[in-house]
Amino acid sequence: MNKALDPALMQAAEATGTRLPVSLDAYWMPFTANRQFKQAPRLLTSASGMHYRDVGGREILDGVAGLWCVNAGHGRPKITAAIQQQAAEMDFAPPFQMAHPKAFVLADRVAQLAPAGLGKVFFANSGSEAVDTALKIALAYHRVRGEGTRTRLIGRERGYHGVNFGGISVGGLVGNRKTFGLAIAGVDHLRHTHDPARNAYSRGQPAHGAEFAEHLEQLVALHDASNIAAVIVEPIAGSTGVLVPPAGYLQKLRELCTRHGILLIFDEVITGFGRTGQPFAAQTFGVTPDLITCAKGLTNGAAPMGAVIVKDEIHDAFMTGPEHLIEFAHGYTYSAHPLACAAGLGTLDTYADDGLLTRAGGEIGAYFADALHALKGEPHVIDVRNFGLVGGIELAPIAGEPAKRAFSVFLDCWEQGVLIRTTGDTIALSPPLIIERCHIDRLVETIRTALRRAA
Ligand code: PXG
Ligand code: PLP
Repeated sequence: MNKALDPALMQAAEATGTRLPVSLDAYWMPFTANRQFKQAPRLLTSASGMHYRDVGGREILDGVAGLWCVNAGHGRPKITAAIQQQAAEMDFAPPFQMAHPKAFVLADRVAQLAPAGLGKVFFANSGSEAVDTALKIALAYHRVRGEGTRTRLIGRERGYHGVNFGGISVGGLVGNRKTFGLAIAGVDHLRHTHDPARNAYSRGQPAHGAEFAEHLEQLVALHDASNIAAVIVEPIAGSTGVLVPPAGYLQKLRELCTRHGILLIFDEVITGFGRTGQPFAAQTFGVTPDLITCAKGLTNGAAPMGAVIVKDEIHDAFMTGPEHLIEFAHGYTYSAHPLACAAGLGTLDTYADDGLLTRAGGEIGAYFADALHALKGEPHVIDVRNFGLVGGIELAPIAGEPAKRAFSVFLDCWEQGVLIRTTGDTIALSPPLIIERCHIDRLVETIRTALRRAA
Protein backbone atom coordinates (compact mmCIF):
# COMPACT_ATOMS: atom_id res chain seq x y z
CA MET A 1 0.00 0.00 0.00
CA ASN A 2 1.23 3.40 -0.89
CA LYS A 3 0.52 5.89 1.85
CA ALA A 4 1.11 8.80 -0.52
CA LEU A 5 -1.76 7.93 -2.81
CA ASP A 6 -5.15 8.74 -1.45
CA PRO A 7 -7.71 5.92 -1.24
CA ALA A 8 -10.15 7.51 -3.71
CA LEU A 9 -7.39 7.75 -6.30
CA MET A 10 -6.36 4.17 -5.68
CA GLN A 11 -9.91 3.00 -6.13
CA ALA A 12 -10.27 4.94 -9.36
CA ALA A 13 -6.98 3.51 -10.62
CA GLU A 14 -8.11 0.02 -9.84
CA ALA A 15 -11.34 0.62 -11.71
CA THR A 16 -9.37 1.58 -14.83
CA GLY A 17 -6.96 -1.33 -14.37
CA THR A 18 -3.92 0.91 -13.84
CA ARG A 19 -1.01 -0.50 -11.87
CA LEU A 20 0.10 2.00 -9.28
CA PRO A 21 3.65 2.34 -8.02
CA VAL A 22 4.31 0.62 -4.71
CA SER A 23 6.28 3.60 -3.48
CA LEU A 24 7.00 7.14 -4.63
CA ASP A 25 10.21 7.36 -2.59
CA ALA A 26 13.01 6.33 -4.92
CA TYR A 27 12.26 8.49 -7.93
CA TRP A 28 14.01 11.89 -7.53
CA MET A 29 11.92 13.91 -9.92
CA PRO A 30 13.50 16.46 -12.28
CA PHE A 31 12.59 20.15 -11.98
CA THR A 32 9.85 19.25 -9.52
CA ALA A 33 8.88 20.25 -6.02
CA ASN A 34 9.35 16.62 -4.94
CA ARG A 35 7.90 16.79 -1.44
CA GLN A 36 4.81 18.66 -2.52
CA PHE A 37 4.27 16.40 -5.53
CA LYS A 38 4.47 13.23 -3.53
CA GLN A 39 1.79 14.47 -1.16
CA ALA A 40 -0.68 14.80 -4.03
CA PRO A 41 0.79 13.14 -7.11
CA ARG A 42 -0.39 13.97 -10.60
CA LEU A 43 0.01 10.75 -12.55
CA LEU A 44 -0.70 10.41 -16.26
CA THR A 45 -1.34 6.99 -17.69
CA SER A 46 -2.44 7.32 -21.31
CA ALA A 47 -2.75 9.87 -24.07
CA SER A 48 -4.49 10.31 -27.39
CA GLY A 49 -4.80 13.33 -29.67
CA MET A 50 -5.28 16.50 -27.60
CA HIS A 51 -5.79 14.67 -24.31
CA TYR A 52 -4.12 12.81 -21.51
CA ARG A 53 -5.88 10.52 -19.10
CA ASP A 54 -4.79 10.52 -15.48
CA VAL A 55 -4.54 7.64 -13.09
CA GLY A 56 -8.09 8.24 -11.91
CA GLY A 57 -9.40 8.02 -15.47
CA ARG A 58 -10.03 11.77 -15.88
CA GLU A 59 -9.53 13.30 -19.33
CA ILE A 60 -7.00 16.15 -19.30
CA LEU A 61 -6.74 18.65 -22.16
CA ASP A 62 -3.08 19.11 -23.08
CA GLY A 63 -2.30 22.83 -23.35
CA VAL A 64 1.48 22.41 -23.55
CA ALA A 65 2.08 19.51 -25.95
CA GLY A 66 3.40 17.48 -23.04
CA LEU A 67 6.40 19.73 -22.44
CA TRP A 68 6.46 21.73 -25.70
CA CYS A 69 7.18 18.58 -27.69
CA VAL A 70 4.14 16.56 -28.76
CA ASN A 71 3.45 18.83 -31.75
CA ALA A 72 1.39 16.29 -33.74
CA GLY A 73 -0.73 15.33 -30.74
CA HIS A 74 -0.58 12.09 -28.81
CA GLY A 75 -0.60 8.51 -29.99
CA ARG A 76 -0.11 9.13 -33.70
CA PRO A 77 -0.29 5.75 -35.49
CA LYS A 78 2.63 6.26 -37.89
CA ILE A 79 4.97 7.12 -35.04
CA THR A 80 3.80 4.23 -32.88
CA ALA A 81 4.14 1.78 -35.78
CA ALA A 82 7.60 3.06 -36.72
CA ILE A 83 8.89 2.60 -33.17
CA GLN A 84 7.29 -0.84 -32.79
CA GLN A 85 8.69 -2.04 -36.08
CA GLN A 86 12.17 -0.72 -35.37
CA ALA A 87 12.24 -2.26 -31.88
CA ALA A 88 11.47 -5.65 -33.41
CA GLU A 89 13.94 -5.25 -36.29
CA MET A 90 17.08 -3.86 -34.67
CA ASP A 91 17.43 -2.53 -31.13
CA PHE A 92 20.73 -0.68 -31.40
CA ALA A 93 23.52 0.04 -33.84
CA PRO A 94 26.82 1.60 -32.74
CA PRO A 95 27.03 5.15 -34.06
CA PHE A 96 30.84 5.47 -34.01
CA GLN A 97 32.48 4.15 -37.23
CA MET A 98 29.17 2.35 -37.93
CA ALA A 99 25.65 3.41 -38.82
CA HIS A 100 22.21 2.25 -39.88
CA PRO A 101 20.18 3.46 -42.88
CA LYS A 102 17.50 5.42 -41.03
CA ALA A 103 20.10 7.81 -39.57
CA PHE A 104 20.93 9.06 -43.07
CA VAL A 105 17.31 9.21 -44.18
CA LEU A 106 16.29 11.23 -41.13
CA ALA A 107 19.27 13.61 -41.44
CA ASP A 108 18.32 14.22 -45.05
CA ARG A 109 14.67 14.85 -44.19
CA VAL A 110 15.60 17.29 -41.41
CA ALA A 111 18.04 19.14 -43.69
CA GLN A 112 15.30 19.46 -46.33
CA LEU A 113 13.07 21.20 -43.79
CA ALA A 114 15.83 23.55 -42.63
CA PRO A 115 16.76 26.88 -44.27
CA ALA A 116 18.77 26.56 -47.48
CA GLY A 117 22.49 26.15 -46.81
CA LEU A 118 22.04 24.27 -43.52
CA GLY A 119 22.52 20.81 -44.93
CA LYS A 120 24.34 18.78 -42.26
CA VAL A 121 22.81 17.18 -39.19
CA PHE A 122 24.56 15.95 -36.02
CA PHE A 123 22.38 13.86 -33.70
CA ALA A 124 22.20 14.02 -29.90
CA ASN A 125 19.58 12.78 -27.43
CA SER A 126 18.07 15.95 -26.01
CA GLY A 127 18.00 19.69 -26.40
CA SER A 128 20.68 20.03 -23.73
CA GLU A 129 23.00 17.73 -25.62
CA ALA A 130 22.23 19.49 -28.89
CA VAL A 131 23.20 22.81 -27.31
CA ASP A 132 26.49 21.55 -25.90
CA THR A 133 27.21 19.92 -29.26
CA ALA A 134 26.56 23.18 -31.12
CA LEU A 135 28.84 25.15 -28.79
CA LYS A 136 31.60 22.58 -29.31
CA ILE A 137 31.15 22.69 -33.09
CA ALA A 138 31.49 26.48 -32.95
CA LEU A 139 34.68 26.37 -30.89
CA ALA A 140 36.22 23.62 -33.00
CA TYR A 141 35.22 25.30 -36.27
CA HIS A 142 37.16 28.45 -35.49
CA ARG A 143 40.15 26.36 -34.45
CA VAL A 144 40.22 24.23 -37.61
CA ARG A 145 40.21 27.45 -39.62
CA GLY A 146 43.15 28.82 -37.69
CA GLU A 147 41.13 31.30 -35.61
CA GLY A 148 41.62 29.46 -32.34
CA THR A 149 41.49 32.67 -30.30
CA ARG A 150 37.74 32.75 -30.86
CA THR A 151 36.73 31.02 -27.62
CA ARG A 152 34.22 33.31 -25.96
CA LEU A 153 30.55 32.35 -26.04
CA ILE A 154 27.70 34.79 -25.75
CA GLY A 155 24.23 33.92 -24.51
CA ARG A 156 21.42 36.15 -23.37
CA GLU A 157 19.80 37.03 -20.07
CA ARG A 158 16.68 34.91 -19.44
CA GLY A 159 17.82 32.39 -22.06
CA TYR A 160 17.32 28.66 -21.53
CA HIS A 161 19.68 26.28 -23.27
CA GLY A 162 19.20 23.13 -21.26
CA VAL A 163 20.94 21.94 -18.16
CA ASN A 164 24.37 20.66 -19.18
CA PHE A 165 27.42 22.73 -18.29
CA GLY A 166 27.63 24.50 -21.66
CA GLY A 167 23.93 25.20 -21.65
CA ILE A 168 23.75 26.65 -18.14
CA SER A 169 26.84 28.75 -18.87
CA VAL A 170 25.31 30.51 -21.87
CA GLY A 171 21.85 30.28 -20.29
CA GLY A 172 20.48 33.25 -18.43
CA LEU A 173 18.09 31.82 -15.86
CA VAL A 174 19.63 32.49 -12.50
CA GLY A 175 17.79 29.65 -10.78
CA ASN A 176 19.48 27.16 -13.10
CA ARG A 177 22.97 28.64 -12.56
CA LYS A 178 23.34 29.86 -9.02
CA THR A 179 23.94 26.54 -7.29
CA PHE A 180 26.52 25.15 -9.71
CA GLY A 181 29.65 27.21 -9.21
CA LEU A 182 31.60 28.58 -12.11
CA ALA A 183 30.33 26.38 -14.95
CA ILE A 184 32.43 27.28 -18.02
CA ALA A 185 34.47 30.46 -18.22
CA GLY A 186 34.57 33.11 -20.92
CA VAL A 187 30.86 33.66 -21.33
CA ASP A 188 28.96 36.93 -21.64
CA HIS A 189 25.26 37.63 -21.88
CA LEU A 190 23.34 40.03 -24.07
CA ARG A 191 20.56 41.86 -22.30
CA HIS A 192 17.15 40.25 -22.60
CA THR A 193 14.45 41.73 -24.83
CA HIS A 194 11.58 41.98 -22.35
CA ASP A 195 10.29 45.55 -22.24
CA PRO A 196 6.76 45.56 -20.81
CA ALA A 197 6.69 49.34 -20.45
CA ARG A 198 6.72 49.69 -24.24
CA ASN A 199 5.53 46.28 -25.44
CA ALA A 200 2.88 44.92 -23.05
CA TYR A 201 0.00 43.12 -24.82
CA SER A 202 1.82 43.00 -28.14
CA ARG A 203 0.14 40.71 -30.62
CA GLY A 204 2.90 38.82 -32.40
CA GLN A 205 6.26 40.59 -32.59
CA PRO A 206 6.63 43.62 -30.29
CA ALA A 207 7.28 46.89 -32.13
CA HIS A 208 10.05 48.14 -29.85
CA GLY A 209 13.48 46.79 -29.01
CA ALA A 210 15.44 45.98 -32.19
CA GLU A 211 18.19 48.10 -30.65
CA PHE A 212 18.72 45.58 -27.84
CA ALA A 213 20.79 43.61 -30.37
CA GLU A 214 23.33 46.42 -30.38
CA HIS A 215 24.49 45.26 -26.97
CA LEU A 216 26.60 42.83 -28.98
CA GLU A 217 28.65 45.78 -30.26
CA GLN A 218 29.58 46.63 -26.67
CA LEU A 219 30.78 43.09 -26.02
CA VAL A 220 32.78 43.16 -29.25
CA ALA A 221 34.30 46.50 -28.20
CA LEU A 222 35.19 44.99 -24.81
CA HIS A 223 36.71 41.68 -25.94
CA ASP A 224 37.44 42.23 -29.63
CA ALA A 225 35.67 40.06 -32.19
CA SER A 226 38.80 37.96 -32.66
CA ASN A 227 38.06 36.40 -29.25
CA ILE A 228 34.37 35.63 -29.76
CA ALA A 229 33.21 32.30 -31.17
CA ALA A 230 29.42 32.36 -31.16
CA VAL A 231 26.20 33.95 -30.03
CA ILE A 232 23.37 31.64 -29.01
CA VAL A 233 19.77 32.78 -28.61
CA GLU A 234 16.31 31.29 -28.69
CA PRO A 235 14.38 33.01 -31.52
CA ILE A 236 11.43 33.09 -29.10
CA ALA A 237 12.56 32.60 -25.52
CA GLY A 238 10.28 29.84 -24.20
CA SER A 239 11.20 28.64 -20.73
CA THR A 240 11.56 32.12 -19.29
CA GLY A 241 7.95 32.89 -20.13
CA VAL A 242 7.54 33.35 -23.89
CA LEU A 243 9.44 36.43 -25.05
CA VAL A 244 8.83 37.14 -28.71
CA PRO A 245 11.68 38.93 -30.51
CA PRO A 246 11.02 42.61 -31.25
CA ALA A 247 10.60 43.40 -34.95
CA GLY A 248 14.04 43.75 -36.53
CA TYR A 249 15.94 42.37 -33.53
CA LEU A 250 17.01 39.04 -35.01
CA GLN A 251 17.93 40.73 -38.32
CA LYS A 252 20.18 43.14 -36.46
CA LEU A 253 21.80 40.34 -34.47
CA ARG A 254 22.46 38.47 -37.74
CA GLU A 255 24.04 41.58 -39.31
CA LEU A 256 26.34 42.14 -36.36
CA CYS A 257 27.42 38.50 -36.16
CA THR A 258 28.18 38.45 -39.88
CA ARG A 259 30.12 41.70 -39.66
CA HIS A 260 32.29 40.36 -36.85
CA GLY A 261 32.76 36.76 -38.02
CA ILE A 262 30.80 35.43 -35.04
CA LEU A 263 28.66 32.32 -35.53
CA LEU A 264 24.96 32.74 -34.81
CA ILE A 265 23.22 29.76 -33.19
CA PHE A 266 19.42 29.64 -33.00
CA ASP A 267 18.25 27.33 -30.24
CA GLU A 268 15.03 26.05 -31.77
CA VAL A 269 14.34 23.28 -29.28
CA ILE A 270 10.90 24.82 -28.70
CA THR A 271 10.39 26.91 -31.84
CA GLY A 272 11.40 24.09 -34.23
CA PHE A 273 8.91 21.86 -36.03
CA GLY A 274 6.03 24.17 -36.68
CA ARG A 275 5.49 26.08 -33.46
CA THR A 276 5.77 29.46 -35.25
CA GLY A 277 4.05 28.62 -38.56
CA GLN A 278 7.09 27.40 -40.50
CA PRO A 279 9.28 24.36 -39.88
CA PHE A 280 11.78 26.61 -38.08
CA ALA A 281 11.52 30.10 -36.60
CA ALA A 282 14.52 31.02 -38.76
CA GLN A 283 12.17 30.79 -41.73
CA THR A 284 9.28 32.52 -40.00
CA PHE A 285 11.44 35.49 -39.06
CA GLY A 286 13.48 35.41 -42.28
CA VAL A 287 16.85 35.21 -40.51
CA THR A 288 19.29 32.39 -41.25
CA PRO A 289 21.60 31.37 -38.43
CA ASP A 290 24.78 29.33 -38.88
CA LEU A 291 23.60 26.50 -36.66
CA ILE A 292 20.19 25.41 -35.38
CA THR A 293 19.67 23.24 -32.33
CA CYS A 294 16.45 21.27 -32.11
CA ALA A 295 14.90 18.36 -30.15
CA LYS A 296 11.38 17.89 -28.73
CA GLY A 297 9.18 18.09 -31.87
CA LEU A 298 11.82 16.21 -33.87
CA THR A 299 10.33 12.95 -32.59
CA ASN A 300 7.02 14.36 -31.34
CA GLY A 301 8.37 13.56 -27.87
CA ALA A 302 7.98 9.84 -28.56
CA ALA A 303 11.70 9.06 -28.22
CA PRO A 304 14.56 11.16 -26.84
CA MET A 305 16.44 12.91 -29.64
CA GLY A 306 18.15 16.22 -30.32
CA ALA A 307 20.04 17.51 -33.34
CA VAL A 308 22.28 20.29 -34.55
CA ILE A 309 21.65 21.46 -38.10
CA VAL A 310 24.81 22.99 -39.49
CA LYS A 311 25.74 25.18 -42.44
CA ASP A 312 27.51 23.19 -45.12
CA GLU A 313 30.64 25.33 -45.04
CA ILE A 314 31.04 24.87 -41.29
CA HIS A 315 30.88 21.10 -41.69
CA ASP A 316 33.15 21.22 -44.74
CA ALA A 317 35.83 23.14 -42.82
CA PHE A 318 36.30 20.02 -40.68
CA MET A 319 36.74 17.72 -43.69
CA THR A 320 40.49 18.22 -44.05
CA GLY A 321 43.53 16.23 -42.94
CA PRO A 322 44.13 12.49 -43.28
CA GLU A 323 40.93 10.69 -44.29
CA HIS A 324 41.30 7.87 -41.77
CA LEU A 325 41.18 10.28 -38.83
CA ILE A 326 38.05 11.35 -36.94
CA GLU A 327 37.30 14.96 -37.90
CA PHE A 328 35.24 15.96 -34.85
CA ALA A 329 35.87 14.20 -31.56
CA HIS A 330 32.34 14.24 -30.24
CA GLY A 331 29.26 12.02 -30.12
CA TYR A 332 27.00 10.04 -27.84
CA THR A 333 26.46 6.31 -27.46
CA TYR A 334 22.88 6.95 -28.45
CA SER A 335 23.46 9.49 -31.26
CA ALA A 336 21.03 8.57 -34.05
CA HIS A 337 19.55 5.74 -31.97
CA PRO A 338 17.47 3.49 -34.24
CA LEU A 339 14.30 3.89 -32.16
CA ALA A 340 14.65 7.66 -32.16
CA CYS A 341 15.35 7.75 -35.90
CA ALA A 342 12.28 5.62 -36.54
CA ALA A 343 10.21 7.91 -34.31
CA GLY A 344 11.63 10.93 -36.16
CA LEU A 345 10.69 9.55 -39.56
CA GLY A 346 7.19 8.64 -38.37
CA THR A 347 6.91 12.15 -36.94
CA LEU A 348 7.99 13.97 -40.10
CA ASP A 349 5.58 11.83 -42.13
CA THR A 350 2.77 12.73 -39.74
CA TYR A 351 3.59 16.45 -39.93
CA ALA A 352 3.57 16.24 -43.74
CA ASP A 353 0.33 14.21 -43.91
CA ASP A 354 -1.52 16.76 -41.78
CA GLY A 355 0.19 19.96 -42.98
CA LEU A 356 1.11 20.68 -39.38
CA LEU A 357 4.36 22.59 -39.87
CA THR A 358 2.58 25.62 -41.31
CA ARG A 359 -0.71 25.33 -39.46
CA ALA A 360 0.24 27.70 -36.60
CA GLY A 361 0.65 30.53 -39.11
CA GLY A 362 -2.90 30.23 -40.39
CA GLU A 363 -6.42 30.75 -39.13
CA ILE A 364 -5.98 28.63 -35.97
CA GLY A 365 -2.99 30.73 -34.87
CA ALA A 366 -5.07 33.88 -35.27
CA TYR A 367 -7.94 32.32 -33.29
CA PHE A 368 -5.48 31.33 -30.54
CA ALA A 369 -4.13 34.90 -30.45
CA ASP A 370 -7.63 36.40 -30.18
CA ALA A 371 -8.59 33.98 -27.41
CA LEU A 372 -5.44 34.68 -25.41
CA HIS A 373 -5.63 38.44 -25.74
CA ALA A 374 -9.25 38.32 -24.56
CA LEU A 375 -7.79 37.51 -21.11
CA LYS A 376 -6.59 41.11 -20.85
CA GLY A 377 -8.41 42.70 -17.96
CA GLU A 378 -8.88 39.47 -15.99
CA PRO A 379 -7.60 39.55 -12.39
CA HIS A 380 -3.78 39.60 -11.99
CA VAL A 381 -3.04 39.66 -15.75
CA ILE A 382 -0.32 42.18 -16.60
CA ASP A 383 0.72 41.04 -20.09
CA VAL A 384 -0.30 38.67 -22.86
CA ARG A 385 2.23 37.59 -25.49
CA ASN A 386 1.82 35.28 -28.46
CA PHE A 387 3.27 34.04 -31.70
CA GLY A 388 2.02 31.16 -33.84
CA LEU A 389 0.83 28.51 -31.38
CA VAL A 390 2.82 29.67 -28.40
CA GLY A 391 1.52 32.07 -25.80
CA GLY A 392 2.41 33.64 -22.48
CA ILE A 393 0.09 35.18 -19.91
CA GLU A 394 2.03 37.06 -17.28
CA LEU A 395 0.51 37.57 -13.84
CA ALA A 396 1.41 40.05 -11.14
CA PRO A 397 3.25 38.11 -8.44
CA ILE A 398 1.97 37.83 -4.89
CA ALA A 399 4.11 40.31 -2.95
CA GLY A 400 7.16 38.51 -1.56
CA GLU A 401 6.11 35.13 -3.00
CA PRO A 402 7.14 34.97 -6.64
CA ALA A 403 5.71 32.12 -8.75
CA LYS A 404 3.11 31.18 -6.14
CA ARG A 405 0.13 32.78 -7.86
CA ALA A 406 0.84 31.23 -11.25
CA PHE A 407 1.40 27.82 -9.64
CA SER A 408 -1.97 28.07 -7.92
CA VAL A 409 -3.53 28.71 -11.34
CA PHE A 410 -1.71 25.64 -12.67
CA LEU A 411 -3.14 23.51 -9.86
CA ASP A 412 -6.63 24.91 -10.36
CA CYS A 413 -6.48 24.15 -14.11
CA TRP A 414 -5.29 20.63 -13.33
CA GLU A 415 -8.31 20.17 -11.04
CA GLN A 416 -10.47 21.38 -13.91
CA GLY A 417 -8.87 18.86 -16.28
CA VAL A 418 -6.52 21.11 -18.24
CA LEU A 419 -2.72 20.87 -18.34
CA ILE A 420 -0.89 24.18 -18.59
CA ARG A 421 2.68 25.14 -17.69
CA THR A 422 3.84 27.96 -15.50
CA THR A 423 7.27 29.49 -15.23
CA GLY A 424 7.73 32.15 -12.60
CA ASP A 425 4.45 34.06 -12.73
CA THR A 426 3.88 33.46 -16.42
CA ILE A 427 1.48 30.87 -17.80
CA ALA A 428 3.02 29.32 -20.91
CA LEU A 429 0.86 27.64 -23.53
CA SER A 430 2.15 25.59 -26.46
CA PRO A 431 -0.58 23.18 -27.44
CA PRO A 432 -0.25 20.39 -29.97
CA LEU A 433 -0.46 21.87 -33.47
CA ILE A 434 -3.57 19.79 -34.17
CA ILE A 435 -5.55 21.96 -31.75
CA GLU A 436 -9.06 23.02 -32.82
CA ARG A 437 -11.17 26.01 -31.82
CA CYS A 438 -13.17 24.05 -29.24
CA HIS A 439 -9.94 23.11 -27.42
CA ILE A 440 -8.72 26.71 -27.47
CA ASP A 441 -12.05 27.82 -26.00
CA ARG A 442 -11.84 25.24 -23.22
CA LEU A 443 -8.19 26.06 -22.50
CA VAL A 444 -8.75 29.79 -22.22
CA GLU A 445 -12.05 29.57 -20.32
CA THR A 446 -10.45 27.21 -17.79
CA ILE A 447 -7.64 29.69 -17.24
CA ARG A 448 -10.17 32.52 -16.95
CA THR A 449 -12.05 30.64 -14.23
CA ALA A 450 -8.82 29.91 -12.38
CA LEU A 451 -7.69 33.55 -12.60
CA ARG A 452 -11.00 34.78 -11.20
CA ARG A 453 -10.65 32.65 -8.10
CA ALA A 454 -6.87 32.93 -7.65
CA ALA A 455 -5.66 34.64 -4.49
N1 PXG B 1 17.06 24.75 -25.40
C1 PXG B 1 15.83 25.26 -25.34
C2 PXG B 1 15.52 26.54 -26.05
C3 PXG B 1 14.83 24.60 -24.62
O1 PXG B 1 13.59 25.12 -24.54
C4 PXG B 1 16.45 22.90 -24.05
C5 PXG B 1 17.39 23.60 -24.79
C6 PXG B 1 16.86 21.63 -23.39
O2 PXG B 1 16.23 20.54 -23.94
P1 PXG B 1 16.15 19.16 -23.10
O3 PXG B 1 15.61 18.21 -24.12
O4 PXG B 1 17.52 18.83 -22.65
O5 PXG B 1 15.19 19.42 -21.96
C7 PXG B 1 15.14 23.39 -23.97
C8 PXG B 1 14.13 22.61 -23.19
C9 PXG B 1 9.81 24.81 -19.46
C10 PXG B 1 10.70 23.76 -20.03
O6 PXG B 1 9.31 24.64 -18.41
C11 PXG B 1 11.40 24.00 -21.18
C12 PXG B 1 12.27 23.03 -21.67
C13 PXG B 1 12.40 21.82 -21.01
C14 PXG B 1 11.68 21.58 -19.88
C15 PXG B 1 10.83 22.56 -19.38
O7 PXG B 1 9.63 25.85 -20.05
N2 PXG B 1 13.01 23.34 -22.77
N1 PLP C 1 30.59 7.56 -18.69
C1 PLP C 1 31.20 6.42 -19.01
C2 PLP C 1 31.96 5.66 -17.96
C3 PLP C 1 31.11 5.92 -20.35
O1 PLP C 1 31.72 4.79 -20.69
C4 PLP C 1 30.35 6.67 -21.30
C5 PLP C 1 30.21 6.19 -22.68
O2 PLP C 1 30.79 5.20 -23.11
C6 PLP C 1 29.75 7.85 -20.91
C7 PLP C 1 29.87 8.27 -19.61
C8 PLP C 1 28.99 8.69 -21.90
O3 PLP C 1 27.74 8.13 -22.19
P1 PLP C 1 26.91 8.56 -23.47
O4 PLP C 1 27.72 8.20 -24.67
O5 PLP C 1 25.63 7.75 -23.39
O6 PLP C 1 26.67 10.04 -23.37
